[in-house]
Amino acid sequence: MTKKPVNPGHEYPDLEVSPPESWAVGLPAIYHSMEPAIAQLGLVRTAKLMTSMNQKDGFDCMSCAWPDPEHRSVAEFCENGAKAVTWEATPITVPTSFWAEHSIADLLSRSEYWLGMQGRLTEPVYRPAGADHYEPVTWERAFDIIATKLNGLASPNEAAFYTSGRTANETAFVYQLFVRAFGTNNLPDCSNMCHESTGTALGETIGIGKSTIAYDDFEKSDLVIIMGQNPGTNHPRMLTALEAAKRNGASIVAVNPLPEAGLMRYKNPQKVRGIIGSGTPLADQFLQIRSGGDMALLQAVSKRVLDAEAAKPGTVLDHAFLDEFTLGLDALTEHLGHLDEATVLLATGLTSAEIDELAERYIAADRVIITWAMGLTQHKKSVDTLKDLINLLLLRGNIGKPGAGASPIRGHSNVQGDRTMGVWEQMDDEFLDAIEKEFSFAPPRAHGTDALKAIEGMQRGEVKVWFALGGNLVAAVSDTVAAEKAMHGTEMTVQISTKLNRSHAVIGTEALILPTMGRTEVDLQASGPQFVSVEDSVCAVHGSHGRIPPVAAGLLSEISIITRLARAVLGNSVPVDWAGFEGNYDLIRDHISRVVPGFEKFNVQVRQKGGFILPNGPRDSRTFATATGKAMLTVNELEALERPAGRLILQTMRSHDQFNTTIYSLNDRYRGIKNGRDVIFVNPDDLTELNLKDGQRVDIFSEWKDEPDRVLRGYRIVSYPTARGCAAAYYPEANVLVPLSSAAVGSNTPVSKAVIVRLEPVASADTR
Ligand SMILES: Nc1nc2c(c(=O)[nH]1)N[C@H]1C(S)=C(S)[C@@H](COP(=O)(O)OP(=O)(O)OC[C@H]3O[C@@H](n4cnc5c(=O)[nH]c(N)nc54)[C@H](O)[C@@H]3O)O[C@H]1N2
Ligand SMILES: Nc1nc2c(c(=O)[nH]1)N[C@H]1C(S)=C(S)[C@@H](COP(=O)(O)OP(=O)(O)OC[C@H]3O[C@@H](n4cnc5c(=O)[nH]c(N)nc54)[C@H](O)[C@@H]3O)O[C@H]1N2
Ligand SMILES: [Mo]
Repeated sequence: MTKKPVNPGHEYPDLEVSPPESWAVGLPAIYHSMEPAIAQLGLVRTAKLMTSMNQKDGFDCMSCAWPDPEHRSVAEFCENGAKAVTWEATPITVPTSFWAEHSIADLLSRSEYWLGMQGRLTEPVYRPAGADHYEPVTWERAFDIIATKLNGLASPNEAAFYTSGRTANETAFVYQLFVRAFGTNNLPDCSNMCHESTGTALGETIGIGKSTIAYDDFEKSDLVIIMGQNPGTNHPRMLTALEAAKRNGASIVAVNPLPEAGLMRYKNPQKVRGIIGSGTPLADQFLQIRSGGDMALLQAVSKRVLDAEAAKPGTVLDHAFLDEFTLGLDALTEHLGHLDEATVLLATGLTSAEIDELAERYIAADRVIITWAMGLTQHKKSVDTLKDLINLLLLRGNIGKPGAGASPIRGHSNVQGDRTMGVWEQMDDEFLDAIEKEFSFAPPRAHGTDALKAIEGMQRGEVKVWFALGGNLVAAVSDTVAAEKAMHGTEMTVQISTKLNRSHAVIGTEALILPTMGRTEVDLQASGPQFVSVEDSVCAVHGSHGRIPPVAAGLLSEISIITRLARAVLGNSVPVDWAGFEGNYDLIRDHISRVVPGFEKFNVQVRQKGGFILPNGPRDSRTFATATGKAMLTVNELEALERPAGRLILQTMRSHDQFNTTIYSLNDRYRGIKNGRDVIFVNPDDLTELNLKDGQRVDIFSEWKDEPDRVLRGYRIVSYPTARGCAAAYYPEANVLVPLSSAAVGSNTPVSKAVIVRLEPVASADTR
């Protein structure tokens, strides 16, 4: 028998599995958070970083977009924030000799973990056509090579300019300005794979694609429903806000296929009580939903709310709110009147009693917040699901009052701000008009390409140059094999990065890596040290000041790189003072203050203690900038995900020790995984039904109507209390299972959370 290929770089001989934990954070987390920092950075550097993180005049933590409380405590950091900071602030650098020692073929054979561990990038490198290796080049030469290529294209639309959400506001503004002055709206970003469904659904229903709550709304809330989100790992500081909400009498409901540690019990590391006590039980109700069942659940709860109103008219719905601010109640009532309970139970895997309980909690609460993240946004029907979420909130006026609202929890620390600054392939005419007026050039109007369309454009030979401001697209996007082939087919790839990743090995005919300073580092320019700003999940904007010296001399800031490149590419063709921008970021902010609504007097406002909050129609005044000027209740056809016999619904998620495609360690502590990532979590009853066992190695096949099966080889089964019929494996490895064509309707986000799979035992001769 021929030996089946295993997954390169993903073999973990020392994998250990133990039972999952039922609570998150607390003393072990404090210890875990400080240990890697102290080991790598030394005590003094660590102390300086940890005491300036998320403080006024400090830097914004780059691990997530969770907001900062107004009164920041010195220990306002979390275990995973500490990992992100350590990862960036490491003194270890990639030496010049590295490039001669490691060919591109060698880099291709390495895992993300290995690549990330090589340390910080410090010099620009270039891979000429046909060469086996990158070679160091000067900055001038690097800009010259890129400018020659870009200016030689038949159309600016043959280039696409990606952004990952760590990019700060000022950087994002200058970047989109350069790209639009160059002549294209091809501005795909990580949001296309993340909260795009949120932006689409909220834009259509409430007129703004952002959260409608303020930070202190949590402590004013009666009920917080957390859907499709794992805050204990991905937004650990949110647990502090949830604890405050609980203390003030709120109840908390978690809707998730997995009993995530952080949703169950919590020990607050900012408080001695939290460290030594047994912790706060968090979720009052845990709905262990089947993956993809949220739309059915939300419709079923709304139906119960409407039924309760019908039984006692005038007592359940917020009629004053509905009459004045919304449209569509009758159509929704009529539609949900036909909702079939049997379909709901099948889709959700829940009992009617569980759904009744949630509906009773919802009706009993005056102020309800619903939060969500990737568990809701990465499904085929995500946009409609989120419209149903808005329906439920609107029925009882839970938008635009204290303690209530829609709360998408963003991922990357400035992914929301990047959009506000114009990093989007579909910016509206109002924004483009403002750019035209401010800078006296005509930006292109035709919409550009998103992340998936960019890959498809590469496949057709239409996208020839890939330029990335951060990120790791080939690993982050679906269909790894197709994405890598497409990227290999481009003529040039350019990446502005802090550290090595897979996207530096999967490159075009020519390739460049431009190293950059990180957010922790002092950014010294002609007019003195500079700072940048970010916008968090609740639309608060504040400054981020680097605090430690750059890891190497000669490193440029992202703004230096973009403005110098803009000068090389555009010369004097547009009247923009790129050199002035580089020397003094206040000049960039002056322009932003005239182009982006809500940023008036930006330079003054950003210097206020705690920054400032952007205006938000739904939150501030129940103003809804939709086509009708009203908040829209919508009718969405329920489509229950079918699970054929003998198959499972696989979700792909983050371990506790990774940041997206960056792997900090091979452990996932709360879920009991050590030294490995090639695991698939399956419910014990499903294992029995499928005649499989814990510890067994299987090949995971995903199945598609019009596409061949895709496979991930040799994964170890972990018997785990996930919902029946569901399974889970880690992203990014599992991206090979999802074809490019599997994307959310309306947002084009890859369907990463509901992949139909079958598991086939690996014959012993096939195991490694
Ligand atoms: N430490 C750390 N922090 C991060 C990141 C990181 O990688 N590491 N990434 C950042 C980014 S970019 C983002 S977008 C966020 C991501 O934050 P999360 O969305 O919390 O990240 P995931 O690991 O994708 O977890 C998805 C959660 O949804 C659940 N889920 C899966 N499918 C369904 C479903 O169908 N229904 C419901 N109700 N739940 C479901 C999963 O069990 C899991 O708990 O975190 C940000 N913060
Ligand atoms: N299957 C599956 N796929 C997914 C997801 C999922 O849940 N499941 N989640 C999706 C989501 S939510 C997202 S947001 C995307 C993430 O997609 P990306 O944002 O493209 O990926 P990251 O892994 O966050 O990017 C990490 C790289 O950014 C670079 N970097 C780090 N800091 C800086 C900096 O300060 N400046 C610059 N210039 N570069 C820096 C480093 O080189 C690092 O290797 O992945 C998506 N893909
Ligand atoms: Mo994200």
